[in-house]
Amino acid sequence: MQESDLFTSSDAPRPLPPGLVWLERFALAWEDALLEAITQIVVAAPLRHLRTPGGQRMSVAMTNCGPLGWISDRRGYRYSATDPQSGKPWPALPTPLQALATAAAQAAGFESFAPDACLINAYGPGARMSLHQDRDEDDLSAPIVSVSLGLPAVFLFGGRTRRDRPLRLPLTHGDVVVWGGPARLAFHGVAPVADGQHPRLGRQRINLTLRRAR
Ligand code: MD6
Ligand code: FE
Repeated sequence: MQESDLFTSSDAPRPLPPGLVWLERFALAWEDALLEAITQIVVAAPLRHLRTPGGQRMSVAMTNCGPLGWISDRRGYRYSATDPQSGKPWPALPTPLQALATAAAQAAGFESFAPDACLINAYGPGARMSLHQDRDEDDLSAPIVSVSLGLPAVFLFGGRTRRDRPLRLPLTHGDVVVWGGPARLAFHGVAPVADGQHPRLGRQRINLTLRRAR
């Protein structure tokens, strides 16, 4: 058998596009601190299913920590310094989470990344995120650092238009994805999460998305 028979052309591994860096298991060094921090954050600012501007309930439950939090409602997508559910500021960005974000950005070639917003996404079995661009931030020169915990999920990473066929990255517990520069406005999403049991997080996937919003 020829090596070329191992893959059909559509399944062949494709290199990552410029500006996208996948750091497998990078977050495991911070695992206990991250799980402890998430537990505390969701007590102060519970996970909730937001509505899209079109009125649809999102399948992913969300909360935030840090000076700014990303929210969505009938009025649109935006960053807010307060949790609309409580009227209080979001919980502080835990130091280990900040350290992880800066270290991951640096490992990906982005110096001095200082996030001011951390979105926490919780996916139960079947939850998904449709293709979108992250464009609610003022400074698009800063990268985004995305930490995956718990159940595995297929991260979809497309191009600058919705029609570009996305790459499929199977992210697992502890993986960190950093993107910026030429990839900053790429369309991306998450395929429906398959049911399973994770030893630390049970039947869920948690994603932390750290950004410089302002
Ligand atoms: C998720 N993440 O992985 C959804 N956006 O749960 C995102 O939408 C995302 O991971 C921008 C940068 C990194 C991300
Ligand atoms: Fe996104």
